[in-house]
Amino acid sequence: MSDLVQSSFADGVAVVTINRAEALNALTPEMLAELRELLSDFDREVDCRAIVLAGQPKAFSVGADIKGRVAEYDTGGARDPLGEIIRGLFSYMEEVSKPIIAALAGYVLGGGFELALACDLRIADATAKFGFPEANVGSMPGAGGTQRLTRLVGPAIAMELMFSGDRIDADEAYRLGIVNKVVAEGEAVSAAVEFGKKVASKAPLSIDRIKRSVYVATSSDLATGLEFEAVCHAFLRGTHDREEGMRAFVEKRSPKFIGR
Ligand code: DAK
Repeated sequence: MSDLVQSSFADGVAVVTINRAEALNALTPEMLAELRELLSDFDREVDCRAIVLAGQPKAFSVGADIKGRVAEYDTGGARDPLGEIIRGLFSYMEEVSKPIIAALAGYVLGGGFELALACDLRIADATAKFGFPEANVGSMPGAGGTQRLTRLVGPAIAMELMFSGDRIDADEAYRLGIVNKVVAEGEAVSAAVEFGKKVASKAPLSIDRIKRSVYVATSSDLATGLEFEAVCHAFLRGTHDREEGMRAFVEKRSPKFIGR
């Protein structure tokens, strides 16, 4: 692995950091492949209960590496290495059983905005700026942006942002429901880690089934969603952690969850 994506782990929370500051964290196929591998490693790690995805102070990410995309034209454009990984990765993030919390600062543009939208929650610092500039370069959001942003803010606001390419600041993103919280400059990662630690104290299977159920809610009719929720709820009823959680409550002690 290169050092395009770095990671650390403490107190049940992994922090995965995109590390290409010199190009404002423009996304490359190699970087996304490393990101996928790290997410998959932390998903398998039983002690890991939440994942924070962070960028650099000047940019979470400015989106696809335009220089790399131009180079593809120069070599005939037969292959699309970014396209081969980006959509699959962003969809995979939904399947990761642990919450992925985006810690956002600086530019959050194009594919970088789509990456943030593929996270489960978003915490932004006061410097974060969001936008979809794809139409400026003859493209369009193609890694889930048209779908995930529309689900968060509705069609009119989504189209306004994507038609205009206008950037919005962190407070506006909060007002629109794009970010969960805005914190002071430089504090997005620590705020996201704090949230991750809170999640780490809960029953892991509960968190997993809540995440799955909420995503079913965003893509199905109510009857289907309620059915899915009922199946998840029934599953939890048979788990060790539900009995432990309820006994701990009655016995006035902290529960010891083991993820079974
Ligand atoms: N790609 C590559 N390099 C970039 C870059 C980008 N997207 N954005 C910035 N850089 C580089 C700059 O070229 C510069 O490098 P040097 O010239 O110093 O070598 C360095 O980062 C610093 O940038 P600036 O000098 O421009 O810094 P400023 O502060 O003046 O301006 C800026 C920052 C973010 C406003 C500006 O750099 C900018 O407008 N950047 C372009 C942002 C953009 O258009 N992003 C959208 C990219 S399109 C797909 C699915 C999705 C996608 C693609 C395919 N498939 C399913 C196939 C996604 C597409 C996109 O994201």
